[in-house]
Amino acid sequence: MAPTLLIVLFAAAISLALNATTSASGSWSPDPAVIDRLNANPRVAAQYDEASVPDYDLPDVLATRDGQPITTAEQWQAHRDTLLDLFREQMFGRPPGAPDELTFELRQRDEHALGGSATYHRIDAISRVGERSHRFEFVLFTPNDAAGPVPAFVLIDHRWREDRDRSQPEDRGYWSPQLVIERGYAVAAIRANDLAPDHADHYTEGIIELFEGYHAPTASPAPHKAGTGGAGSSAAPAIRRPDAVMALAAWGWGASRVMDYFEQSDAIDASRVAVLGHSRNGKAALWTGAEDQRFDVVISNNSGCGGAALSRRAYGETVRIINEHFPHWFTAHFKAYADREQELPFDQHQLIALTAPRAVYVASAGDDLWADPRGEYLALAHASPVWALWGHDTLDPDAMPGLEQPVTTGLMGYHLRTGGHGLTPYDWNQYLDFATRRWQ
Ligand code: GTR
Repeated sequence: MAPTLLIVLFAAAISLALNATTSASGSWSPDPAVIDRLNANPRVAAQYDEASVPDYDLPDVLATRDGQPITTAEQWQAHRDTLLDLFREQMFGRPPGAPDELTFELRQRDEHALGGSATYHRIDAISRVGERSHRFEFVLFTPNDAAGPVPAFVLIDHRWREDRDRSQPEDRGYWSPQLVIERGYAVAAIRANDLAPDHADHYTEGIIELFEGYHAPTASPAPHKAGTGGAGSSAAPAIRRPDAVMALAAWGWGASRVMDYFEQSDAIDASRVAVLGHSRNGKAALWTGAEDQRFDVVISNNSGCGGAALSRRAYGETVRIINEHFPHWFTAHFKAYADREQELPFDQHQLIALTAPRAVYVASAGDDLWADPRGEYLALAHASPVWALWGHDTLDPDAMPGLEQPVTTGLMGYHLRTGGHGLTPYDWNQYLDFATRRWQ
C-alpha cells in the first residue's frame, strides 16, 4: 500500500476514534455565531465562554448538611426536609400554606372545543383566609372520549395575558392543548400574574396580600417594602421578612390549587399529574414539584438561572443579573449570593433532586445560551444519583446529548431542542412521550 494512502487511512481512523470520544462525552457545543449575536445585545451580553467557567465544587447531592453520606432512600427522605427548608429560606420563601377555605366556580363549559374532541372549562378558584379572599381563573380541557379519570398536565403560564383566549391553541405552539388531548390527557393552565403580578412593585397584590395583608405601595423604593393592613389598605410600608414567599413560589401555589381541584374531580386521575412551566415558570415548576409532592411528573422547559441551570457555572444569566432584573422572584437572602455563587449552601441539582423519586424532565434549547443548556443538563445528571437510591439508572454528566436526541434514563428525561428560547410542539411531544411511558 502506498505510504500516502496509509497516512490517509491512519488519519481517518484517528478522526473516527476522536469523534466517538467526543460524542461519548457530549457532542454539543454552542454555535459561535449565537454567542456573537447575544453579546451584541446589551440585555443578554454575558459570559458565554466555556473555558472561562470557574472551577467549582458542587455540594454532594448524597450528603447531609453535616457531610454524612446518604446511602438509602430512607436517609434521603429525612434529609429532604432539611434541604427543602434551606431552599425555602434562602431562595423561594416560606410557603403560605393552603387557604382556610377553597371553593371552585364553573364560569364556562363548552363540550365542542378543539373540533369536538374536548370539553373546555373556565373555572374560578376562590381562596379565603380570614376576612380576605382571592380569586383566580384557570382553564381546563378534558378529552371527550375518556372512559374514566384521565392524567393531566398543568401549565403555569406567564404568557397568558388577560386579552389572550386560552380556548384556542396558539399558532406557535406554546399553548398546545390539542396535542395533550390527542394523547387522551387533560390539560389546565393558570395565569401566573393572577397569583402574583410579575412586577417588582406589585408582586404582593395577589396571594401574598391574601395571606399577609400586605398591599405593595405603587412607588415602593425597594422590592421588599410592602404596606401592612388589609387588602387595598394604604397603611405604612413594612419590610417583608428576608425569607418571605416571593413571586415564583406564589405562581406554583396556584398550580397546587388546581391540584386541589383535580383531587375532587371525577374527570381527573390526581395521582398522574404533570406540572410544566417554561422559562421563569420552568423555575416555578421545579419549585412547585419540590413543595407539592402530589405532582407525579415535573417538567422544566428552558428554565436557566434559578431553575435547572447550575448557579456555580455563572454562564449566561447569573445570580447577580437575575436578582437585579427580577428582584421579586427570589428572597432577600438569595440576593446575597450575587457574584458569590460558590458560597451558596446548595446548587440547582439539589432543587431537581427534591423531585425524587417522582419523574422529572429538563429541556434546553441549543441557541438559548442565556439559560445555559450545559448547566441545565449537568444539574439533572448530578441530581440523578438520588434516583439510584430507588434502583433507577443515572445520567452521565459527561454524556450531554446532542441536538434533538432526547434521552430518558430511569425516571429522568432531557432534550436539547434546535433553536432558541421557547416552548414548542416538539417540546410538548417529548413531554407527552415521557409522561406516557411513566403512566402506562
Ligand atoms: C428572562 C430571564 C430568564 C427567563 C426569561 C423568561 O428575561 O432573564 O430568567 O426567566 O426571562 O421567563 O422568559
